[in-house]
Amino acid sequence: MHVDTLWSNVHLMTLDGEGLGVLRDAVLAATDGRIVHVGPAGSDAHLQPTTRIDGEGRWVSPGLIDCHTHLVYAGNRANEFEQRLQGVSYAEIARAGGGIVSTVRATRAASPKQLAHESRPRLLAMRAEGVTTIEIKSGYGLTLQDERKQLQVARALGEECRVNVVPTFLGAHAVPPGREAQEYTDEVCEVMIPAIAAEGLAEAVDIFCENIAFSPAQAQQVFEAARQHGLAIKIHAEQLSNQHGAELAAKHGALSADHIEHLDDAGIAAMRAAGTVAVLLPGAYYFTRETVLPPIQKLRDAGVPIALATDSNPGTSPLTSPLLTMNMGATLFRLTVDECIAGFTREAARALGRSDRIGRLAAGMECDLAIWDIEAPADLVYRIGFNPLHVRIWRGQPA
Ligand code: DI6
Ligand code: FE
Repeated sequence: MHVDTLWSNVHLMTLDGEGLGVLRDAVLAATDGRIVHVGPAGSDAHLQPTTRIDGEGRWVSPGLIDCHTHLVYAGNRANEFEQRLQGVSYAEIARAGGGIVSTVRATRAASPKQLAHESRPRLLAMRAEGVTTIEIKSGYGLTLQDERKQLQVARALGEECRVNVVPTFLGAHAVPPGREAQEYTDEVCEVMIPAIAAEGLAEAVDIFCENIAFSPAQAQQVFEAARQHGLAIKIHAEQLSNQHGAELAAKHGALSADHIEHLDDAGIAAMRAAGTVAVLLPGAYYFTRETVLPPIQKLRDAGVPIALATDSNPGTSPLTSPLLTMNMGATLFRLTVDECIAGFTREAARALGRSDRIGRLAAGMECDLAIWDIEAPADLVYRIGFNPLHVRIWRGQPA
């Protein structure tokens, strides 16, 4: 059988099945951007590759998947960071017109070109660590026109930088200045979601359900609108307090509930029943100096799938490093090496509803790979501030 490319002399983290699915001394073949064969050395006798690549004993994982980011925005909030170091609280900063609203102002004022110019380096930083798929949320526009602009820039950057972008509509991120929460929620549901869905600008709808943002009743309204328009559901839940948002989202078939530091047993049970992925965001936990840990052992015991993501955003997680996020997942949340790597591959794909296409090395999957100069999988999680990526393969090609 003819194939485009055959990698030999590699160790694979296939992520196929439980754990890392390690296959030492392996081969992997791809044609037309898809994996067509994975097996032990010598299992490729029937394959005639156009290109043969000697992996020289390197490790290969699926390309990394960051399943929760707010990567496209203008401006930054280093000034607020400095204020917080001097003891000013996040809430005080928000009351003084800072916080999410200050990023909304900057994002609204930016042209698409400027927005792309400011966001591109963040995407390139992710790509340099082997990211092949990234979810990007809107949520700093808060008008149809400005939310659309964010989503269009996200899509264009993905094409330009050769990264799969999975767009999520987060119109219900904050109540825009001068508006009432309920009246704005009605606009999100009756005007914005229908338009965004009709224009094919998002695959999912997300909401910040919190005492400082939108209520569970408003979340329910948003979920119903999302469903009506064929969009998947995600939620920022239980980050600062327990609003039972994750439970509500799970009952609406949510793909994921994210943050969930304050999640309770009923929330865990609902997530387990629905197969909703727990997306953990140690960057935000670290940066805001949160002290309440997500209920990780209970999530494990219940068999709730666990993903990890950067939550890249200017306010609570100015982080563009999946590798550092894995290290934080291990040191702060006590996740295992296998959980950290699965959290940025197989489980992240699940949180995006793309398990059938990405996140594992198996025949039929898209050929998105990260090839690493490491001695063992643990090296990816263990080192801090070092990037051992040898090459990134996107749709079968070095990129
Ligand atoms: N939760 C968060 O931590 C971020 N958004 C959200 O819903 C905060 C975003 C920001 O401060 O800009
Ligand atoms: Fe977030």
